[in-house]
Amino acid sequence: MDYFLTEEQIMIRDLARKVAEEKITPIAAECDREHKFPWEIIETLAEMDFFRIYLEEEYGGLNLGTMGLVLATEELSRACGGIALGFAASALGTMPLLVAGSDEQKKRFLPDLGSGKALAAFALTEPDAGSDAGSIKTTAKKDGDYYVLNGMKHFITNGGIAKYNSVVTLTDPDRGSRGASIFFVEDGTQGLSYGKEVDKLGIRASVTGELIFEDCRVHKDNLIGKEGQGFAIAMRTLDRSRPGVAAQALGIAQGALDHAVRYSRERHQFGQPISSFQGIQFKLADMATKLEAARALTYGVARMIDAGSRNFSKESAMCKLLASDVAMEVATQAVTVYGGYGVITEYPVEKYMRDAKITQIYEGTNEIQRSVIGRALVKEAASKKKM
Ligand code: COS
Repeated sequence: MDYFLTEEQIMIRDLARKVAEEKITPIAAECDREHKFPWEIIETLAEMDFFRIYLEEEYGGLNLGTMGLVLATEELSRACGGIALGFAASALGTMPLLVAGSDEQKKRFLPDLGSGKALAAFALTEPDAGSDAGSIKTTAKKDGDYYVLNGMKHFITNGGIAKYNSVVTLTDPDRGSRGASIFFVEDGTQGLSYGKEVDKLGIRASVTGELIFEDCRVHKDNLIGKEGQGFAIAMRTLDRSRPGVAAQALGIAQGALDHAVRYSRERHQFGQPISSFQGIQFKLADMATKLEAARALTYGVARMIDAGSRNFSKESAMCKLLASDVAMEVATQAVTVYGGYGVITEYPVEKYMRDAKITQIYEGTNEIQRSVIGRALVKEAASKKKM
């Protein structure tokens, strides 16, 4: 489908496609098998200015917004959802700064992040605070010009390899989520250490780690926004980043579909390629149609954000929900098209199925997305009634 992309958007998409085909595809299976983070790809993406895509020009960015980020993430994920994640998660970790950082903070951190020499991570989740993000326990107690952080974060993508961590804490635990504050905590800050890295079903080329804060002293200049605004900034961050998860899901689905179509032409049964059977054609048709619908919604939401919409929580949740469910379905069907070969690790599609699963879970489970959408609908109806 033609989305009438601008010249710059086409350039980013094609460049990402080239990197994916030439550099990522050849190492994807090995990184998955060995659970290896591909630093060489990060370096390539950095050299090609990928980390500048979504940043504003005044901070050294290319000003290509959410749409630019979505196109790049989708194309990279088409080759490997895990490898693309190191890149996409850095954008998530940077997002609180874009949402609520001061000009001084942006000037201090964004050039480093835009160069791709430093990665970022977003640290909200704790062992007892997943979907219920408001129940975090990590505290930040004011002490002169510093805040002293204590607690731990887990399931953090890029956790342990990021130079900068956006950490959601409680500066006023009695006020719950209204007492939350976000800090940009640099690697090497005394009192910050890293716990265990988890082994995973999919996205194995990405790092998922723990951050441990023990009397970790962070200067007040690293507080993003104001004390007490942390939860809202975290939610606004997720509103902006969920189209990125949708893009990752689109890429995974497209990669799985590409393989399924190719294989169906090569595999012969009953004296003919299985692609000639209506049963296979119907399957491919449903996969492609659902994928295109998810892509149209995701691009629509990215464009809405870039056009300056102020409230896009509902739409952002919708594209994450739809694209990730479609990715899981398409990848599972691709395995079905491959038959017995589909579950063998020598063939590419079982990895797409494993990589797809997390897109239904992280940055808010799809049950939470439905809850965000449902609440927004009820709120919209209530405000219409008042008018
Ligand atoms: N933008 C701005 N502010 C928002 C917001 C948004 N999208 N969503 C909520 N808020 C504000 C609310 O306005 C409210 O402010 P006040 O206290 O001033 O009224 C505050 O945040 C609390 O909101 P709410 O009462 O809706 O919070 P809940 O505890 O009910 O939680 C959900 C809301 C479930 C939506 C939230 O916890 C969530 O998104 N959970 C999933 C977390 C997640 O995605 N984790 C993955 C981590 S990153 S891999």
